[in-house]
Amino acid sequence: MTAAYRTMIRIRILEERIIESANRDEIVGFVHPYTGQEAVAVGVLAARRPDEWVVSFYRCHGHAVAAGLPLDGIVREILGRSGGLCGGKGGSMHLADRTRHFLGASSIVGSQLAIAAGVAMAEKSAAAGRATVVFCGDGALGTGVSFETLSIAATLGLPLVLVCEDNGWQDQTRSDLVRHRSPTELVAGLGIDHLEVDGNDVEAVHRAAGSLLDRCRRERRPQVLVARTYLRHYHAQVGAARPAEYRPADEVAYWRARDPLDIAAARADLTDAWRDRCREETVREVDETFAAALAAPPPDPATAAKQVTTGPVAAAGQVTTGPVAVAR
Ligand SMILES: Cc1ncc(C[n+]2csc(CCOP(=O)(O)OP(=O)(O)O)c2C)c(N)n1
Ligand SMILES: [Mg+2]
Repeated sequence: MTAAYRTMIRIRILEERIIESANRDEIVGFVHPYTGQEAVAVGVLAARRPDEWVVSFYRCHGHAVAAGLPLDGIVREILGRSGGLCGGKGGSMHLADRTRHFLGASSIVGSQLAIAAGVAMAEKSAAAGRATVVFCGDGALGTGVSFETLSIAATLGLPLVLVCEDNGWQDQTRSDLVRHRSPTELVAGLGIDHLEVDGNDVEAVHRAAGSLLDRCRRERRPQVLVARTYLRHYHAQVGAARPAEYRPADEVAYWRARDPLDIAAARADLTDAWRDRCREETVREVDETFAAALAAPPPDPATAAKQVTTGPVAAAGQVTTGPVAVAR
Protein backbone atom coordinates (compact mmCIF):
# COMPACT_ATOMS: atom_id res chain seq x y z
CA MET A 1 0.00 0.00 0.00
CA THR A 2 2.85 2.44 0.70
CA ALA A 3 4.17 1.83 -2.83
CA ALA A 4 0.72 2.62 -4.25
CA TYR A 5 0.52 5.75 -2.12
CA ARG A 6 3.95 6.90 -3.32
CA THR A 7 2.93 6.49 -6.95
CA MET A 8 -0.36 8.31 -6.37
CA ILE A 9 1.33 11.28 -4.71
CA ARG A 10 3.92 11.32 -7.51
CA ILE A 11 1.07 11.75 -9.98
CA ARG A 12 -0.66 14.38 -7.79
CA ILE A 13 2.49 16.52 -7.35
CA LEU A 14 3.44 16.12 -11.02
CA GLU A 15 -0.01 17.35 -12.08
CA GLU A 16 0.05 20.27 -9.65
CA ARG A 17 3.45 21.29 -11.02
CA ILE A 18 2.18 20.91 -14.60
CA ILE A 19 -0.76 23.22 -13.79
CA GLU A 20 1.69 25.81 -12.40
CA SER A 21 3.74 25.55 -15.58
CA ALA A 22 0.67 25.89 -17.78
CA ASN A 23 -0.40 28.95 -15.78
CA ARG A 24 3.01 30.46 -16.62
CA ASP A 25 2.41 29.67 -20.31
CA GLU A 26 5.32 27.23 -20.40
CA ILE A 27 3.25 24.50 -22.08
CA VAL A 28 2.01 24.56 -25.65
CA GLY A 29 -1.49 23.14 -26.24
CA PHE A 30 -3.99 21.36 -24.04
CA VAL A 31 -3.25 19.97 -20.59
CA HIS A 32 -5.75 17.53 -19.02
CA PRO A 33 -4.99 17.08 -15.30
CA TYR A 34 -5.52 13.63 -13.79
CA THR A 35 -5.82 14.87 -10.18
CA GLY A 36 -8.48 12.95 -8.25
CA GLN A 37 -8.35 9.86 -10.46
CA GLU A 38 -4.91 8.61 -9.33
CA ALA A 39 -6.23 5.43 -7.69
CA VAL A 40 -7.54 4.15 -11.04
CA ALA A 41 -4.23 4.26 -12.92
CA VAL A 42 -2.24 3.02 -9.93
CA GLY A 43 -4.63 0.22 -8.95
CA VAL A 44 -5.01 -1.08 -12.50
CA LEU A 45 -1.41 -0.85 -13.63
CA ALA A 46 -0.06 -2.49 -10.47
CA ALA A 47 -2.05 -5.53 -11.63
CA ARG A 48 -0.78 -5.68 -15.23
CA ARG A 49 2.35 -7.57 -16.20
CA PRO A 50 5.15 -5.25 -17.37
CA ASP A 51 5.05 -6.81 -20.85
CA GLU A 52 1.32 -6.24 -21.32
CA TRP A 53 0.48 -3.36 -23.65
CA VAL A 54 -1.23 -0.24 -22.35
CA VAL A 55 -3.14 2.20 -24.56
CA SER A 56 -4.11 5.55 -23.11
CA PHE A 57 -5.91 8.75 -24.07
CA TYR A 58 -5.29 12.49 -23.76
CA ARG A 59 -5.60 12.40 -19.93
CA CYS A 60 -2.49 10.24 -19.90
CA HIS A 61 0.05 11.65 -17.42
CA GLY A 62 -1.13 9.46 -14.52
CA HIS A 63 -1.21 6.34 -16.68
CA ALA A 64 2.36 7.02 -17.81
CA VAL A 65 3.67 7.45 -14.27
CA ALA A 66 1.80 4.37 -13.01
CA ALA A 67 3.15 2.33 -15.94
CA GLY A 68 6.68 3.15 -14.77
CA LEU A 69 7.71 5.56 -17.54
CA PRO A 70 10.62 7.82 -16.50
CA LEU A 71 9.54 11.13 -14.96
CA ASP A 72 12.26 13.01 -16.83
CA GLY A 73 11.02 11.79 -20.23
CA ILE A 74 7.40 12.55 -19.30
CA VAL A 75 8.13 16.10 -18.14
CA ARG A 76 10.35 16.93 -21.13
CA GLU A 77 7.66 15.64 -23.48
CA ILE A 78 4.96 17.75 -21.84
CA LEU A 79 7.21 20.84 -21.94
CA GLY A 80 8.18 20.14 -25.57
CA ARG A 81 11.91 19.64 -24.93
CA SER A 82 14.52 17.38 -26.44
CA GLY A 83 14.91 14.21 -24.41
CA GLY A 84 11.13 13.88 -24.12
CA LEU A 85 9.60 10.44 -24.59
CA CYS A 86 8.63 11.36 -28.17
CA GLY A 87 11.48 13.77 -28.79
CA GLY A 88 9.42 16.64 -27.36
CA LYS A 89 7.19 16.62 -30.44
CA GLY A 90 4.08 14.88 -29.09
CA GLY A 91 3.28 16.95 -26.01
CA SER A 92 0.94 16.40 -23.09
CA MET A 93 -1.71 14.35 -24.93
CA HIS A 94 0.66 11.96 -26.69
CA LEU A 95 2.96 10.24 -24.23
CA ALA A 96 4.36 6.94 -25.52
CA ASP A 97 7.16 4.56 -24.58
CA ARG A 98 7.23 1.28 -26.46
CA THR A 99 10.18 0.00 -24.44
CA ARG A 100 7.82 -0.11 -21.46
CA HIS A 101 4.86 -1.42 -23.45
CA PHE A 102 3.08 1.92 -23.22
CA LEU A 103 1.90 2.14 -26.80
CA GLY A 104 0.68 5.72 -26.70
CA ALA A 105 -2.21 8.03 -26.09
CA SER A 106 -4.82 9.29 -28.53
CA SER A 107 -6.61 12.63 -28.39
CA ILE A 108 -9.51 11.44 -30.56
CA VAL A 109 -12.17 10.40 -28.05
CA GLY A 110 -12.92 6.66 -28.37
CA SER A 111 -10.25 5.94 -30.98
CA GLN A 112 -7.96 4.35 -28.42
CA LEU A 113 -10.41 1.44 -28.07
CA ALA A 114 -10.01 0.51 -31.72
CA ILE A 115 -6.22 0.87 -31.51
CA ALA A 116 -6.14 -1.37 -28.44
CA ALA A 117 -8.42 -3.93 -30.10
CA GLY A 118 -5.88 -4.17 -32.92
CA VAL A 119 -3.15 -4.84 -30.38
CA ALA A 120 -5.34 -7.42 -28.65
CA MET A 121 -6.00 -9.09 -31.99
CA ALA A 122 -2.26 -9.52 -32.48
CA GLU A 123 -1.89 -10.73 -28.90
CA LYS A 124 -4.68 -13.30 -29.31
CA SER A 125 -2.60 -15.33 -31.68
CA ALA A 126 0.61 -14.90 -29.65
CA ALA A 127 1.69 -17.60 -27.24
CA ALA A 128 2.43 -15.24 -24.35
CA GLY A 129 -1.17 -15.13 -23.09
CA ARG A 130 -1.07 -11.43 -22.37
CA ALA A 131 -3.97 -9.03 -21.92
CA THR A 132 -4.05 -5.52 -23.45
CA VAL A 133 -5.18 -2.69 -21.18
CA VAL A 134 -6.95 0.38 -22.54
CA PHE A 135 -8.22 3.40 -20.60
CA CYS A 136 -11.09 5.67 -21.59
CA GLY A 137 -13.40 8.28 -20.08
CA ASP A 138 -17.13 7.73 -19.57
CA GLY A 139 -17.96 10.05 -22.47
CA ALA A 140 -15.94 7.82 -24.79
CA LEU A 141 -18.56 5.10 -24.31
CA GLY A 142 -21.00 7.33 -26.18
CA THR A 143 -18.95 7.16 -29.38
CA GLY A 144 -19.72 4.83 -32.27
CA VAL A 145 -16.20 3.48 -32.38
CA SER A 146 -16.44 2.21 -28.80
CA PHE A 147 -19.58 0.15 -29.60
CA GLU A 148 -18.05 -1.22 -32.78
CA THR A 149 -14.87 -2.11 -30.92
CA LEU A 150 -16.58 -3.77 -27.96
CA SER A 151 -18.89 -5.66 -30.25
CA ILE A 152 -16.07 -7.03 -32.41
CA ALA A 153 -13.89 -7.71 -29.35
CA ALA A 154 -16.67 -9.81 -27.81
CA THR A 155 -17.40 -11.59 -31.08
CA LEU A 156 -13.76 -12.46 -31.78
CA GLY A 157 -12.83 -13.07 -28.15
CA LEU A 158 -10.10 -10.46 -27.96
CA PRO A 159 -7.98 -10.35 -24.78
CA LEU A 160 -8.79 -6.72 -24.00
CA VAL A 161 -9.36 -5.08 -20.61
CA LEU A 162 -11.14 -1.74 -20.93
CA VAL A 163 -10.93 0.58 -17.94
CA CYS A 164 -13.64 3.23 -18.09
CA GLU A 165 -12.87 6.16 -15.77
CA ASP A 166 -16.38 7.40 -15.03
CA ASN A 167 -15.96 10.94 -13.70
CA GLY A 168 -19.53 11.87 -14.59
CA TRP A 169 -18.53 14.65 -17.01
CA GLN A 170 -17.34 15.00 -20.58
CA ASP A 171 -15.60 18.32 -20.88
CA GLN A 172 -18.14 20.79 -19.40
CA THR A 173 -21.20 18.64 -20.13
CA ARG A 174 -22.78 16.37 -17.52
CA SER A 175 -22.63 12.86 -18.91
CA ASP A 176 -26.20 11.97 -17.95
CA LEU A 177 -27.50 14.80 -20.14
CA VAL A 178 -26.10 13.20 -23.29
CA ARG A 179 -25.85 9.50 -22.52
CA HIS A 180 -28.96 7.38 -22.11
CA ARG A 181 -27.48 4.70 -19.84
CA SER A 182 -24.57 4.44 -17.38
CA PRO A 183 -21.28 2.89 -18.62
CA THR A 184 -22.06 -0.29 -16.66
CA GLU A 185 -25.53 -0.59 -18.19
CA LEU A 186 -24.14 -0.01 -21.69
CA VAL A 187 -21.50 -2.72 -21.29
CA ALA A 188 -23.98 -5.12 -19.68
CA GLY A 189 -26.25 -4.57 -22.67
CA LEU A 190 -23.48 -5.80 -24.94
CA GLY A 191 -23.15 -8.96 -22.83
CA ILE A 192 -19.54 -8.26 -21.84
CA ASP A 193 -18.01 -9.33 -18.49
CA HIS A 194 -17.66 -6.29 -16.25
CA LEU A 195 -17.21 -4.99 -12.72
CA GLU A 196 -18.02 -1.61 -11.23
CA VAL A 197 -15.73 -0.30 -8.52
CA ASP A 198 -15.08 2.75 -6.31
CA GLY A 199 -12.36 4.36 -8.42
CA ASN A 200 -11.05 6.39 -5.48
CA ASP A 201 -10.18 3.26 -3.50
CA VAL A 202 -6.86 2.00 -4.83
CA GLU A 203 -7.14 -1.34 -3.05
CA ALA A 204 -10.59 -2.04 -4.48
CA VAL A 205 -9.45 -1.00 -7.98
CA HIS A 206 -6.40 -3.25 -7.75
CA ARG A 207 -8.46 -6.23 -6.62
CA ALA A 208 -11.07 -5.78 -9.34
CA ALA A 209 -8.50 -5.14 -12.09
CA GLY A 210 -6.49 -8.16 -10.97
CA SER A 211 -9.49 -10.46 -11.25
CA LEU A 212 -10.51 -9.08 -14.68
CA LEU A 213 -6.95 -9.34 -15.99
CA ASP A 214 -6.70 -12.94 -14.77
CA ARG A 215 -9.98 -13.84 -16.43
CA CYS A 216 -8.97 -12.07 -19.64
CA ARG A 217 -5.63 -13.94 -19.82
CA ARG A 218 -7.32 -17.27 -19.00
CA GLU A 219 -10.52 -17.07 -21.02
CA ARG A 220 -9.34 -14.79 -23.83
CA ARG A 221 -12.31 -12.45 -24.04
CA PRO A 222 -12.87 -8.76 -23.27
CA GLN A 223 -13.46 -7.47 -19.75
CA VAL A 224 -14.56 -4.02 -18.63
CA LEU A 225 -13.85 -2.24 -15.37
CA VAL A 226 -16.00 0.81 -14.65
CA ALA A 227 -14.32 2.98 -12.01
CA ARG A 228 -16.48 5.72 -10.47
CA THR A 229 -14.27 8.74 -9.76
CA TYR A 230 -14.04 12.52 -10.13
CA LEU A 231 -11.62 15.21 -11.27
CA ARG A 232 -10.33 17.47 -8.50
CA HIS A 233 -9.53 20.27 -10.92
CA TYR A 234 -11.30 20.65 -14.28
CA HIS A 235 -11.42 19.10 -17.72
CA ALA A 236 -8.49 20.90 -19.35
CA GLN A 237 -6.61 24.14 -19.81
CA VAL A 238 -4.74 25.69 -22.75
CA GLY A 239 -1.80 27.77 -21.66
CA ALA A 240 -3.01 29.82 -18.70
CA ALA A 241 -6.63 29.75 -19.90
CA ARG A 242 -8.79 27.46 -17.80
CA PRO A 243 -12.50 27.26 -17.12
CA ALA A 244 -14.23 28.71 -14.08
CA GLU A 245 -15.84 25.95 -11.96
CA TYR A 246 -18.69 24.53 -14.03
CA ARG A 247 -19.83 21.80 -11.65
CA PRO A 248 -22.26 22.04 -8.70
CA ALA A 249 -20.48 23.08 -5.47
CA ASP A 250 -22.01 20.25 -3.40
CA GLU A 251 -20.86 17.64 -5.93
CA VAL A 252 -17.32 19.03 -5.93
CA ALA A 253 -17.29 19.10 -2.11
CA TYR A 254 -18.57 15.51 -1.89
CA TRP A 255 -15.75 14.19 -4.04
CA ARG A 256 -13.07 16.44 -2.56
CA ALA A 257 -13.85 14.80 0.78
CA ARG A 258 -13.16 11.42 -0.84
CA ASP A 259 -9.56 12.06 -1.88
CA PRO A 260 -7.97 8.78 -3.04
CA LEU A 261 -4.75 9.67 -1.24
CA ASP A 262 -6.56 10.15 2.08
CA ILE A 263 -8.46 6.90 1.61
CA ALA A 264 -5.24 4.97 0.93
CA ALA A 265 -3.46 6.63 3.87
CA ALA A 266 -6.28 5.79 6.29
CA ARG A 267 -6.39 2.18 5.08
CA ALA A 268 -2.63 1.72 5.57
CA ASP A 269 -2.44 3.72 8.82
CA LEU A 270 0.06 6.15 7.32
CA THR A 271 0.88 8.92 9.79
CA ASP A 272 0.66 12.61 8.92
CA ALA A 273 4.42 12.88 9.53
CA TRP A 274 5.12 10.07 7.05
CA ARG A 275 2.80 11.62 4.49
CA ASP A 276 4.44 15.05 4.91
CA ARG A 277 7.90 13.54 4.41
CA CYS A 278 6.72 11.62 1.37
CA ARG A 279 5.22 14.82 -0.08
CA GLU A 280 8.42 16.81 0.53
CA GLU A 281 10.59 14.15 -1.14
CA THR A 282 8.26 14.01 -4.12
CA VAL A 283 8.06 17.80 -4.48
CA ARG A 284 11.88 17.92 -4.50
CA GLU A 285 12.11 15.19 -7.16
CA VAL A 286 9.48 16.82 -9.38
CA ASP A 287 10.96 20.33 -8.97
CA GLU A 288 14.43 19.06 -9.93
CA THR A 289 13.00 17.27 -12.94
CA PHE A 290 11.21 20.42 -14.11
CA ALA A 291 14.31 22.59 -13.61
CA ALA A 292 16.40 20.24 -15.77
CA ALA A 293 13.66 19.96 -18.40
CA LEU A 294 13.15 23.73 -18.64
CA ALA A 295 16.91 24.14 -19.18
CA ALA A 296 16.85 21.63 -22.06
CA PRO A 297 16.56 22.89 -25.66
CA PRO A 298 13.44 22.40 -27.78
CA PRO A 299 13.65 19.67 -30.42
CA ASP A 300 16.07 20.39 -33.27
CA PRO A 301 13.98 21.52 -36.30
CA ALA A 302 16.14 19.22 -38.44
CA THR A 303 14.49 16.27 -36.65
CA ALA A 304 10.93 17.43 -37.49
CA ALA A 305 10.33 14.62 -39.97
CA LYS A 306 12.11 11.99 -37.88
CA GLN A 307 10.15 9.57 -35.68
CA VAL A 308 7.16 9.99 -38.02
CA THR A 309 6.90 6.27 -38.36
CA THR A 310 3.82 4.28 -39.18
CA GLY A 311 4.54 1.08 -37.35
CA PRO A 312 7.01 -1.40 -36.00
CA VAL A 313 8.14 -2.12 -39.57
CA ALA A 314 9.82 1.26 -39.75
CA ALA A 315 13.13 1.66 -37.98
CA ALA A 316 13.20 4.44 -35.39
CA GLY A 317 13.89 7.81 -36.97
CA GLN A 318 12.82 6.70 -40.43
CA VAL A 319 9.93 8.18 -42.38
CA THR A 320 7.99 5.35 -43.96
CA THR A 321 6.15 5.39 -47.24
CA GLY A 322 2.62 6.74 -47.18
CA PRO A 323 1.01 10.16 -47.09
CA VAL A 324 3.51 11.60 -44.61
CA ALA A 325 6.49 10.61 -46.72
CA VAL A 326 4.79 11.78 -49.89
CA ALA A 327 4.06 15.18 -48.33
CA ARG A 328 7.76 15.62 -47.69
C1 LIG B 1 -13.94 12.33 -31.57
C2 LIG B 1 -13.78 13.50 -30.65
N1 LIG B 1 -14.87 14.27 -30.35
C3 LIG B 1 -14.76 15.32 -29.50
C4 LIG B 1 -13.54 15.63 -28.94
C5 LIG B 1 -13.43 16.79 -27.97
N2 LIG B 1 -13.32 16.28 -26.60
C6 LIG B 1 -12.12 16.16 -26.00
S1 LIG B 1 -12.26 15.51 -24.48
C7 LIG B 1 -13.92 15.36 -24.60
C8 LIG B 1 -14.74 14.80 -23.44
C9 LIG B 1 -14.55 13.33 -23.25
O1 LIG B 1 -15.05 12.95 -22.00
P1 LIG B 1 -14.74 11.57 -21.33
O2 LIG B 1 -14.65 10.49 -22.35
O3 LIG B 1 -15.74 11.38 -20.26
O4 LIG B 1 -13.28 11.72 -20.70
P2 LIG B 1 -12.79 12.74 -19.57
O5 LIG B 1 -12.25 13.91 -20.32
O6 LIG B 1 -13.94 13.07 -18.70
O7 LIG B 1 -11.69 12.04 -18.85
C10 LIG B 1 -14.36 15.83 -25.82
C11 LIG B 1 -15.78 15.85 -26.24
C12 LIG B 1 -12.43 14.81 -29.29
N3 LIG B 1 -11.21 15.04 -28.77
N4 LIG B 1 -12.57 13.75 -30.10
MG1 LIG C 1 -15.63 11.86 -18.25
